[in-house]
Amino acid sequence: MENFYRIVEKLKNSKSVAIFTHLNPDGDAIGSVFATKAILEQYGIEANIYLEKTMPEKFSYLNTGYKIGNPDAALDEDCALALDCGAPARLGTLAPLFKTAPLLLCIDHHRSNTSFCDISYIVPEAAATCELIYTLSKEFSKNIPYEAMQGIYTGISTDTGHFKYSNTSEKTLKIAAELIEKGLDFRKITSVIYDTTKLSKLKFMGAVAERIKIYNDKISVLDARREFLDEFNLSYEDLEELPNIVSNIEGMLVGILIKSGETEDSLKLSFRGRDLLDLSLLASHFGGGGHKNAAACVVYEPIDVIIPKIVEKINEMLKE
Ligand SMILES: [Mn+2]
Repeated sequence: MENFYRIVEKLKNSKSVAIFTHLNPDGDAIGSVFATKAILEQYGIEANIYLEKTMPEKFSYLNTGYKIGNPDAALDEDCALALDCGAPARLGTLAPLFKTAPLLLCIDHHRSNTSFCDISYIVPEAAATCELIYTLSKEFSKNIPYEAMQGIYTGISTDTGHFKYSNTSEKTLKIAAELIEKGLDFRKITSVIYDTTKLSKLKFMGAVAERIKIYNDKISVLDARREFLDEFNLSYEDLEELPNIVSNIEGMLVGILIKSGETEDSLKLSFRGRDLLDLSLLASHFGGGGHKNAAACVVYEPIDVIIPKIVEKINEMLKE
């Protein structure tokens, strides 16, 4: 907690703060930056959010203003605060801009956080960075701003699969309860993020069901290269749940999602599992890494060459 209080002190002593998060921001990233902005502004501190690109449309109810960062510029805020971001590379093209601040602060819950800032407060047990922002809010005011409540609820809800994943703790639920007690209309949030589907996405899901291939009755594979998404005018950001959809099919031990890589000749493979195999080992065999139930790698072979190799490796691992 020592670093937490050091960060609180540094923020309170700042006239202006630049707020950053990871590239391709998810609900926890967007939720934490807008919540923190509201908390600091209520306290009288100027807070500017810098994003790489336009924020995801589905979180537009949180938008209270942000800037598109210029990688070649320099910040004039007193300090820069990175939220939900585990490494400089995760800041994407804004890493050089972030580093121009005289003081670098970080609040995060990624176990892999590289402590790349002057002061970092990292709590791997926290289900979401937004849990830590809730604690932060109490240091600034008894009356948490409504915008901050919306951001925090969005972050803890999305990072826990709406309170389904094992990272959901007593504390997570207590924070949600306190926000509701303080008058948060959570249904306004959940109806947007969970119960609203683009028609194009629904049609895409129909095509996904037709396209999934099953190997050995236990491995499901979806080829979702960019051309397929383009047919439906969707981007990977619209489809965060796709890896789970592939792996959640009854009877499957591993789900494999194939995406286009950064270069023409590369593919990005995401693996999702259900506790039976250590998928970080599978991914590292193919040059990647990750966690037991969620891992990824980048490969440079065509699908019809690489997939049989992966299926064979999984079979080998299952025999061990
Ligand atoms: Mn997070």
